[in-house]
Amino acid sequence: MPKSTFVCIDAHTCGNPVRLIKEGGPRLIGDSMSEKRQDFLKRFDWIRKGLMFEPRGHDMMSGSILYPPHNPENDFAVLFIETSGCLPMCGHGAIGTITIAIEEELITPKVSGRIKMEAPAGLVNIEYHKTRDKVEWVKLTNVKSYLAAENLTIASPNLGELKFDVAYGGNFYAIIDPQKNFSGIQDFEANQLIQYSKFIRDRINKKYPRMFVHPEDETINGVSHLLWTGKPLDSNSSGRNAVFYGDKAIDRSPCGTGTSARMAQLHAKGKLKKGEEFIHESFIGSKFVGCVENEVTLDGKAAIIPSIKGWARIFGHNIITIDDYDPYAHGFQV
Ligand code: PYC
Repeated sequence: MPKSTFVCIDAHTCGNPVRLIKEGGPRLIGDSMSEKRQDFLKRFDWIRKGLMFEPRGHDMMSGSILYPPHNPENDFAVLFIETSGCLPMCGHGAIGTITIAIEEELITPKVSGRIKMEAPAGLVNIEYHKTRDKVEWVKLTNVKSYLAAENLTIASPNLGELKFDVAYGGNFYAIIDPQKNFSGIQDFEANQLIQYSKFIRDRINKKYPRMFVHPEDETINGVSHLLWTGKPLDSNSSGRNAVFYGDKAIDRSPCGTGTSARMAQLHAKGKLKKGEEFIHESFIGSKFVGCVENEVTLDGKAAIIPSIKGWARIFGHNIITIDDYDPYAHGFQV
């Protein structure tokens, strides 16, 4: 019976888990991280399921595997794994991955304090600050982000008709702001939002098939996440969100790709200017500091280059086996 061993380092970014697979990740075929992501999904998805699902993981679990860069000017490439699949980009995952990779000396950046990371969604430029043996913060300058559609509607069996926008920040987000049938996340439990979200996401993708496809990489398509908004807990924050991902998760971090999508939406509507700070709270109140770094175009349409700054902490070193002798070797979901 085959048994595979994975050496992992566990951390969290502002409350949300990041499990970096230090040893045991598979060799992948492809000339870019986008191609390698497809190869992993075809041939090695059992690794993701085994390490992310119960009993080795849980509903919020996410992680990463490091690869050599495809362009020698860059520092490394990354595959993101989580309960729903392999995300094209993951902001909290990147902040955790950089923190682990620097503190544990898994990578040596060409320029100290700066990293060029190849994600499936594209190149992400990173700055980090380290004092003694700890990374204090990580700032990502993310891929081009844009508002893809606005004022769409969907019927929710629980809430009634909801209006939403869709924005891209490394993944496609349906953004649901307070409105007649939804007063804001401050009035809801996480479990209620999870229950509503799964159904709404399925309905959006059925009602608007093939509407959300990245113009430069058609493997990135469909609404994968919902971003519900509401009143911040701290009056100094710009906003608070509950990001639904996977089948049963609300992000404990403010969500890096979600914050990028949110800033793209607000910028397109004239509500956030270039250079303005955007302090985004998660459902548990942890914060990322976002900013619109630049105004650009993507496929002839307006887009932004967003940045997100946050922190992560390592809490464990873990050797995990996936052994076919175990009936739950490849995990389960309830
Ligand atoms: O931080 O981009 C993010 C993210 C995506 C899903 C969970 N977190």
